[in-house]
Amino acid sequence: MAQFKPLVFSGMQPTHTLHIGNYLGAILNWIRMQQTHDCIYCVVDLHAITQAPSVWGGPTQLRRAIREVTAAYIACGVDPKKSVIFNQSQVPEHAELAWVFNCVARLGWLNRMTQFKEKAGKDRENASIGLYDYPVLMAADILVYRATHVPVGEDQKQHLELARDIAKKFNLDFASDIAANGHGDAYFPEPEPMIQGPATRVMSLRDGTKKMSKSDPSDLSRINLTDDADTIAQKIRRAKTDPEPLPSEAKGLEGRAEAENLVGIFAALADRSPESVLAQYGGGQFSTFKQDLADVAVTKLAPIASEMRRLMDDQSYVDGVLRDGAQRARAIASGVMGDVKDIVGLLRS
Ligand code: AQP
Repeated sequence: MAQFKPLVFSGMQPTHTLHIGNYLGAILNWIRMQQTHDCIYCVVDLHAITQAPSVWGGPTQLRRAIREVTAAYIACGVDPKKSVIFNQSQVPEHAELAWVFNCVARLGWLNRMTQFKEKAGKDRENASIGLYDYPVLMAADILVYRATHVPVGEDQKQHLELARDIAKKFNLDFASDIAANGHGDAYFPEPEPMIQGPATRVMSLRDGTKKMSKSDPSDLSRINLTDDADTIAQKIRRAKTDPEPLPSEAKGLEGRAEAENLVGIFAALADRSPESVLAQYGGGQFSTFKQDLADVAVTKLAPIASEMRRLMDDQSYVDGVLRDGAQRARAIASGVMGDVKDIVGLLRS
């Protein structure tokens, strides 16, 4: 069996400002993995444009969001000297490999993707081909670096399974060509999802059954990394709850999606267990709990927001990080794309 050098890849869409779901579900894990692995963290701008421009705000807003997401990565603790940070569209091999993978992936596999169904909603015929093809581009993002580990939130599990299926099928379809080109019995690794961390599925503050999402039309549904103290307090005060007091034990949260979500957010931000949070607040009203949750959130997020503001005022630094990252990323991606051309029978440029 082929051995692959461990390498981490992950990314976020610059559709809007990042929120605590992105932070707790993925970025905290990214930062941790930098200590033990080589990591590549991408701002996936080609994914952002798979939805209508009204969702991501049009070109001026997209340019701003690419830089803001970059600033968020750095402000949260991704070190651009240690890890590679860049935006997807500056490395054309992502789109190039996605085309080859379009010819490997099967229609039936994509028809099962639940995120497409959720994002396309009832008007599926009107969704873009890009939105449908999103998971194939995501597989190319990962595999153009032959990455082995992908830290993501729970919602991306199915897309990772598809990336594994594509890697497997490519290795199988081209097995003899892979061997003939000196790559042994497999060219692509089957990337492993790393769904870990304090809160792998943070829910909307307005509806505990819906994932917190950048593109939710209601800003009250999420806490953005750039929200100020008053906005955070207001959003938490207005977060949906139920009329019962908080329970003292975790089993009392069953069937109470909103309460469970707020307790989970509190625990994750304060680096505590949900049990210890309930031991403190169980039996009490939501108002005291919400006030303390707002304080915990402000303590954690204010330094990130202030560093993001500083970085956004230094556009040349942020652009420099992206340029340097794209060069480092391309050095790997162009080699992989060259190998893929040899394996498939395309001529190298
Ligand atoms: N609510 C969440 N809880 C935990 N993790 C989450 N992630 C997103 N939402 C939550 C994780 O953040 C990473 C980046 O996701 P993305 O930007 O590629 O797109 P997404 O998963 O579709 O996230 P959003 O916020 O819902 O974005 P929009 O609205 O733009 O589509 C991923 O690792 C994801 O798991």
